[in-house]
Amino acid sequence: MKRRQALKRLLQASGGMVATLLPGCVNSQHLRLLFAVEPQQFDQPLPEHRVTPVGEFYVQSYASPPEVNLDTWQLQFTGLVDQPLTLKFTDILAAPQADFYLTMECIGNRTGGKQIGNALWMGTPLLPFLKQVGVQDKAVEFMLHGADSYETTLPVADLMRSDVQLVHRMNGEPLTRSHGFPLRIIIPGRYGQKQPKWLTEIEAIATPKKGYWERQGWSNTAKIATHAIAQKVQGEKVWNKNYHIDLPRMGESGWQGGVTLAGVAIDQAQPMEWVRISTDNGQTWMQADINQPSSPHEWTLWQYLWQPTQPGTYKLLAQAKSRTETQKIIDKNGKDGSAGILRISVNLEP
Ligand SMILES: Nc1nc2c(c(=O)[nH]1)N[C@H]1C(S)=C(S)[C@@H](COP(=O)(O)O)O[C@H]1N2
Ligand SMILES: [Mo]
Repeated sequence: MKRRQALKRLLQASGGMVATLLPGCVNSQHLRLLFAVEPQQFDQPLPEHRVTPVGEFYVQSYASPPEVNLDTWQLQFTGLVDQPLTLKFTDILAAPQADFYLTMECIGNRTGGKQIGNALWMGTPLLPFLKQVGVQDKAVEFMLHGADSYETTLPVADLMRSDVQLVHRMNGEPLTRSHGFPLRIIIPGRYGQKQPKWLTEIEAIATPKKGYWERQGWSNTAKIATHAIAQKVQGEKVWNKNYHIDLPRMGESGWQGGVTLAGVAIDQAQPMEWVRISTDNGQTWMQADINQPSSPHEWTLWQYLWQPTQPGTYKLLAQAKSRTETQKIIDKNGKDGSAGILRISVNLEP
């Protein structure tokens, strides 16, 4: 079947389908924001950005979120600095503001899991404040503290970068309590554990230490591995289906008109070169369409129109390559966030 014909069939088949698939979702408007593409959009280029609505954005907190009073909240710069500094929230707002898209993922996200989201964050760079306080040569790391007593550490050089941001808005709104109101820090290229919410203290320390999750064996560098995540097969969100999907031949989501596969890919710091798809468990591969986000810290969207001709069971895989790293074909995520390949089994009914 030609691509055009397949597209036409998809157009006919897709009406109303997505809205009925996911019980928890109120309307198809929400779904459109969640997924890279809907089948009917397949002839259009992928959007430049896909933002996860705050209400859909995963929350990962080791304790219950602290309630922070804006008037008494402070951010303190302590430890091995020449001039300790205490900032009020108004000081944060008085500094130059910038917004940027960035994808956050938990290092413990299961392959294909939902602990990943993309937002438009707004804040101010940390670096001018670090220059102001004067970090001493003896300092090797910073320990970042949250109001919930969460802590994590980073080498001095990794925090003294111009792209490290003190963030107070997410998708145009002040941070919600569960996402770290009033202020969190964002260190691009690292998994979520390196981004403390409810930030209260930045402490320069003389000997390396480990933070809360790192003491429990999670990677201390927590650099994001290159990986592709398949999020959708036709109208189905893969994470709800134990990675097994049955597609009927006839009816609204029938596979004979072509099956949309879609998802995201992310790297530590480099743009994605390709995302490829296998429908035969890795024997042969086809290149997916990808978008070109302006920042490598924002997920790359991908989509692929699969046009199967035979019923049967297929094993789908998605693999990513950035400029510097190719995702390995392995089946398990480790405590370093190494991203395993997700094998999705799809049964095309006769
Ligand atoms: N203060 C504090 N910051 C924290 C955490 C926490 O428990 N407390 N969890 C971290 C982890 S493990 C992740 S994945 C991200 C999740 O951010 P989110 O809840 O806004 O998605 O926050 C990080 N920052
Ligand atoms: Mo996390």
